[in-house]
Amino acid sequence: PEPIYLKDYKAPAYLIDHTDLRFELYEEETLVRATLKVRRNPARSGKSPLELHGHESLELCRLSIDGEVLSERDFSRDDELLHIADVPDEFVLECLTRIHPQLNTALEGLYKSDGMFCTQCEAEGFRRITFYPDRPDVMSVFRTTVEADRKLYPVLLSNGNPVESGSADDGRHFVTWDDPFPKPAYLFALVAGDLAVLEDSYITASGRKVKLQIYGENKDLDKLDHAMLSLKNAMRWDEEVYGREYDLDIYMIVAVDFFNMGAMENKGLNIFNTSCVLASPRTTTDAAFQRVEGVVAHEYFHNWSGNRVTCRDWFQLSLKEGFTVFRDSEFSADMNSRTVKRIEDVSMLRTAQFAEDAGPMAHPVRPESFIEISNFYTLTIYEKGAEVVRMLHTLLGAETFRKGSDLYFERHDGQAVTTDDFVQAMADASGRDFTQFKRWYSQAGTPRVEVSDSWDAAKGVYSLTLRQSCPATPGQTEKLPFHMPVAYGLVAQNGVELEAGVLELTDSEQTFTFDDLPEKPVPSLLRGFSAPVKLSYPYSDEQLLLLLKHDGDGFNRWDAGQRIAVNLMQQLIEDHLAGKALSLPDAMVDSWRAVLNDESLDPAMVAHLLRLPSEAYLAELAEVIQVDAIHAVREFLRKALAVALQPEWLEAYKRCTSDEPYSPDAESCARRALKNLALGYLLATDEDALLALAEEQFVDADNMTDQQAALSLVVHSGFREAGQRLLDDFHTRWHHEALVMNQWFAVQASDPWSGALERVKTLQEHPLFDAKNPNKLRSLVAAFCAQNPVSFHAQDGSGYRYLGDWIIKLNKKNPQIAARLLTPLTRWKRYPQAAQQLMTAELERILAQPELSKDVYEVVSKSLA
Ligand code: HT7
Ligand code: ZN
Repeated sequence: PEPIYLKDYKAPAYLIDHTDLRFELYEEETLVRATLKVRRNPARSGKSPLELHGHESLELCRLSIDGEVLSERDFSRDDELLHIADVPDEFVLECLTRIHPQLNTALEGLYKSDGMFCTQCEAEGFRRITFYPDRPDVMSVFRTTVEADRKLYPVLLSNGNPVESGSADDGRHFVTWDDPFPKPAYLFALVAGDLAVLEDSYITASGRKVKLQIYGENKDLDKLDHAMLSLKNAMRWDEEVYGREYDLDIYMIVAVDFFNMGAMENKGLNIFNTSCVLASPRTTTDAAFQRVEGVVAHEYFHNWSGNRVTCRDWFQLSLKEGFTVFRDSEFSADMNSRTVKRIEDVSMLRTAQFAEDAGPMAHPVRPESFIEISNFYTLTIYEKGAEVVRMLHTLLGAETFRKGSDLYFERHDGQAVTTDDFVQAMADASGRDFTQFKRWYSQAGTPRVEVSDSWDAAKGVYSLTLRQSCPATPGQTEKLPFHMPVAYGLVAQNGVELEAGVLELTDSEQTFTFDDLPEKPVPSLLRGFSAPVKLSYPYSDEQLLLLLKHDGDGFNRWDAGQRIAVNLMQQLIEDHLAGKALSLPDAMVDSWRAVLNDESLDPAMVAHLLRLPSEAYLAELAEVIQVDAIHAVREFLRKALAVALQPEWLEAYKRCTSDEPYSPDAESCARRALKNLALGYLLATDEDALLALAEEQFVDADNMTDQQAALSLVVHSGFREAGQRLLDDFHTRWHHEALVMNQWFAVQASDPWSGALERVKTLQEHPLFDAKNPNKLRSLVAAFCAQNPVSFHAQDGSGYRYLGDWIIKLNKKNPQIAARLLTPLTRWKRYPQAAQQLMTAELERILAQPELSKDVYEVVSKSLA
């Protein structure tokens, strides 16, 4: 397969003013009748053939132009394109296509999820439905009629507003939907099924009433309230913060169980993975409640950032995704704790996106080329893209940023545009020059910023020197300096803040001076993680302890604690590898005790401050990843801190236990977070009495957060018998709840125990496991390969072979999922020699398979390059 390049972009030769679709859904096949009003694009000179995308699975039954049926000589079909050489400047194209959604295991295009028809068209799924210019810069007004058996499929949905419905022959019925807003094919959606609905309404700022509907299976009707509340909160927030109102008369969400990603923002008809929309206290953890809120908001915000203003081509994917992630994270920060949200986002970025940036699939926020676009729905496009928008927000301030976003939406409403257009709107609204800033879109890799300082006591002048660099990434050896905001504070020895602000770093080396200071300050750097970089400054432990106690920026307080823990753990890893005995310094115990006993702190903040850096983060920071040493050191520290602070953990556990009924509000979530962190430490003491406490919590819990925490802590502790007991009990209680059982699979797959692989293989045969369902693959296969490093990296290579077997099995059946599962194998360069050999051998074995999908081929070949 050949790559596609951004530099080769050409505007479309033909535009589609109107798209009329008629779907006739049957059990064995679906007929799609498409009527397109086509006209030559005046922006393109010369005559070109008409090119329509069409997947090889499409059966073309009839094709006509202005009523005249074309013969096989009038067109040709190759690969994914249908060419018609000779067409008028303006014409009506009619096309009848036969497809087989019930055989579609790739879950792209039209497919069946548990007996219901649904679609996933982003990025290039529409070409599996009918022949069409399936590219985001062809925007068309759609009218869609869905016809199906009335009994089996009483609910028939598509984009826009419903305009007509009625009966058809043989117990069938139809509904026609009209979407007046021009949209690209990737935003098309259709749903047909026997669904229950939760209804509500929303009055927009200008007084229009919008009907809100969330569809799901009847048994899940009681799990839709949280999504509905989140939707209404998101609608209000977008009006207040961005001045954006909803535009159709109806907004629908449908929950489906078979879905490759989290959710999809189809115009007026979002389709959601059940895991991102269903929530109830009994079955859903706090983290999942927050995820539902965030994803519902994310898809809603796309109505403007993505739908009304869309992407010109898929290289611009971050235009909509980066901006929308920034919008949804600000929404969640406003709804919950801003500092905690920032800590969570940055932890993920620094662990997973930085690893991606250092791996073989590293790419700029605006990639230059790809083989399969589905492989580019990455943390770089989403999370780093959001950080780039956040930097613009920091550089401009909230008010000017809002002027820029207003200008962007007004200027480009109804258009398909580029990241350059977005930055230009920000530049025009502020009068600033962002030419250099745009390197964030074109240069891949995580920049390093090294900071040194000097102090002139006689003059009271402090200076900070910042040096930036960026490592080479595939295809990019030389990098030019970035324009980055470095938020800072200068903290005195007594904890008082002497000065704060934002430095703008633009050169490879730059010195900033601060006058009239009474003493040499401790610098608090990169506050709020103001740029997605690796910043180093030679902090002493005393300086970090000062920041941990007094930094006025909550994020940097947490980060100071992380730096202390990381420094210690890196030292312990060296000691462990050198065969030395490990010990826990008293100073660490003292500072942790102080945090644990500080009741003035938000318990969620305490929980974050006292959670040790994850194995994945330590791995990302390592030169060579020593999986077993990292695990052994983290376990050693957990146990040592558990024993040293046992009375304090118990006290915190009791303090955070409440008799109040469950509520997912931020304060209650915070209490549960600290309580369950304390329970984890208590279990790490290996005392039977404390096991009893965990078992009691498991049995008595009125909510999934507490029950699931007790389950995974016991299963992952040394108490194997008790662990099995709780697993069996959990199975008995929850075997009828698919999403809850996904956690049951995941807890076992991520258990760092030597028998984990055998257990995972046994679980594959469990009646509730279904290899066609991505949620099940994620909770078993991905949980084992990505969240159980000691088992996946077993020295005999069994973990690698296990993953290789799955990739080969899924390659044709669901290429998108196969390519995603591959990620842990692609990072082979970071591991010791012996592991490298086993991992590359597995990649070679996959590469040698016949008929590799583009998805898998791209990831494997780039990993081995
Ligand atoms: N914009 C949506 C992307 C998406 C997707 C992409 C490829 C394959 C399947 C997919 N499902 C959804 C999700 C979002 O960012 O809102
Ligand atoms: Zn999105």
